[in-house]
Amino acid sequence: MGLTLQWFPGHVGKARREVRILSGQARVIFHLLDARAPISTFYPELTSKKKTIIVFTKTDLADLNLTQKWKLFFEKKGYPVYLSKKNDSLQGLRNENFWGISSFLGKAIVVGLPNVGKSSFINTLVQRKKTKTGKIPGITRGPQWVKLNDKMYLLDTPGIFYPQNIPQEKAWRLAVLGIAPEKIYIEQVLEVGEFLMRYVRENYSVFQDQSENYLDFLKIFGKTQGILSKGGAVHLENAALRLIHDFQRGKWGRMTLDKPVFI
Ligand SMILES: Nc1nc2c(ncn2[C@@H]2O[C@H](COP(=O)(O)OP(=O)(O)OP(=O)(O)O)[C@@H](O)[C@H]2O)c(=O)[nH]1
Ligand SMILES: [Mg+2]
Repeated sequence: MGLTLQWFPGHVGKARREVRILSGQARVIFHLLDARAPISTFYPELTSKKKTIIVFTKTDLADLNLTQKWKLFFEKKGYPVYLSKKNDSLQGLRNENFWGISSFLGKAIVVGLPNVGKSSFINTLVQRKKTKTGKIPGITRGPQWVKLNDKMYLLDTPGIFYPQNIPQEKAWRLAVLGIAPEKIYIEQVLEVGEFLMRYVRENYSVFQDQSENYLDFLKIFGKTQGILSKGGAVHLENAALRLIHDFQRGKWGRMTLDKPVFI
């Protein structure tokens, strides 16, 4: 059976209503996309009629060439695009000119799918750990205003948009990126791992010298990593999960899962 992402944590309904009300006060929207899959993490519904600035997060983990192509793609759609990465100071965004508002009071809302880096982005901008961040999705539970300076405020939001009824490949991408929580796909972790192994094999120069047969590949991978069951055989599910974690850490280099074929 394929993977369907039908998860919708309890806090999201309430948070969604709160965010909808608070977003009325904001003049700017920062829509954060994971640079490793910009179009899969883009929700035009979140951009509404306000000025929207697109921020690619985690560009330190993404394919340099494809990031430039995707940047152009969104710029052609009329969005300013800012590329952000680990340990970025976000200096360019500290200036209200970039926000495109000559404001006496600027409020901005930060939105994006779970785990794309919304709270980290805010902490970096305000140069303080004002919001809680973490490796797993669903850390931020409700909206929170954070003061940037005397004139500007940022609203941290939980990932309030939950992808439902999405195509299989997109569900796999969101799983691999850590946007879908592990418990959602753990039953199908072998399939998610297979999608990942095939994608990176076809598009990047990794695993080329290894078996094309997924299960054979996984057995060798698991063995070299020492991922064994009690009986000594490779624990296939755990080996697949390790593959996914390795990708998330950028262990095999910088990679992007969305391909801008239309440019
Ligand atoms: N490598 C890398 N990691 C990042 C970057 N931005 C955020 N992270 C990491 O991504 C994880 C998620 O970051 P958060 O800021 O908690 O993400 P969020 O969007 O607020 O997540 P939720 O509140 O759960 O929706 C954390 O482990 C961060 O350290 C980045 O630019 N590069
Ligand atoms: Mg958060």
